[in-house]
Amino acid sequence: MGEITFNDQHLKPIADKVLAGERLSFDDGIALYRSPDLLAVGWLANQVRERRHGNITYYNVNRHINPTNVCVAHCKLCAFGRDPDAAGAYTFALEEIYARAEQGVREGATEFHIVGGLHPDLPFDYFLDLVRGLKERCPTVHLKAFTMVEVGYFARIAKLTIRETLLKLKQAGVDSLPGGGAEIFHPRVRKIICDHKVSGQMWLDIARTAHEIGLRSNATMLYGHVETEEERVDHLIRLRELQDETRGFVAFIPLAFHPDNTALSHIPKPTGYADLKNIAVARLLLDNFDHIKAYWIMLTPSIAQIALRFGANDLDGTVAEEKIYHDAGAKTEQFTPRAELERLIRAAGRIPVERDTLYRPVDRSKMPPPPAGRTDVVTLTLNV
Ligand code: V47
Repeated sequence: MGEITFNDQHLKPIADKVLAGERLSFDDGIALYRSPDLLAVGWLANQVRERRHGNITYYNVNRHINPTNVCVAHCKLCAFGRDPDAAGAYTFALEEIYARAEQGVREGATEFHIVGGLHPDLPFDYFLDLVRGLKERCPTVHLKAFTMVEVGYFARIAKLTIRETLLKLKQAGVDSLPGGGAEIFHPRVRKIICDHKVSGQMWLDIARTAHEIGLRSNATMLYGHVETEEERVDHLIRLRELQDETRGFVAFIPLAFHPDNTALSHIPKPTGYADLKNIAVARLLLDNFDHIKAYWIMLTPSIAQIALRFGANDLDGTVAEEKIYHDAGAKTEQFTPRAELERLIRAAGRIPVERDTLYRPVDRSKMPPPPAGRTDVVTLTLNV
């Protein structure tokens, strides 16, 4: 382990705790956010990252599937959701989703990341059929589907309990849940950025129930809008507390707010400094999370690569067809090939490892070759 001089003396007692493997407090979290010494905070986060993972850096081959962008929630933070009759509103027919999925299999995807809007008219059965159909057609692909927000909405429209809803999704073929919709748990912030979404407490309760029935999930935090440092630390500590209870979270993904085309478009984009600080503070506070993702779509590949030295140990995936960030002005590609992800990782002095959703290494030499066939995707849009 190397040595570092701390320009910010507030960091010294925190460094002692980190190096002794002790848990950080709420006040430590605030001090880390307030410290101008990004390099020292990043150095500490890198110690934790290397203690857990050495030089290993994970990525996966995945495809995003967004069944519909029609959404009743009207979150101010979002540029993806549309009213049913708005320009650009779409809902895919199941056959269209299957065509995209089969293309994903040809691309070698081991995961489908499935999230969408809260549609006023689509029944819960549409989503159960979607999952069953995907499992039938692509049995080897992990289905990471539906945020806690969607699960809460399905329960409401299907008049089921959260547990019943999750059990039905699991029985249909959902393998785990993505981490979206967490935003910032504090009610003050939710009232401003996502007033009609499930509360922060409800998000945590749904995650707890998912973990209890054996569905693991990710967790996120959306930063860079109206939240304070206290509200960010509160968010991270509430995740850490739930993880102490369930051990059900797989990875944490800090998400930078993209303001373009949202009702909060007057807010400036988070800076590279903020991106790296959020990765590092998350790595330091979330001592019971194995994995911290630097989501290149949102950070840009350049910042995501640097984040591999500030606490992150995963770049997320190849991500074919991302819509949520691109609707909000992301200028990144919609897809990065495996070879390029591996190049970024190696150039950061790390060792790339392709993983599945649950971080088991993927050995491509043992996988059957992808099926030949059509590589285009037809668009059949469902009118509901
Ligand atoms: O929940 C929406 C966020 C999330 C905007 O679990 C926005 O592996 C920024 O959750 N600017 C969806 N963010 C993305 C997500 C995710 C991404 C990658 C991996 C995983 C995982 C999960 O995106 C939403 C919301 O928090 N979001 N609009 C916006 N304008």
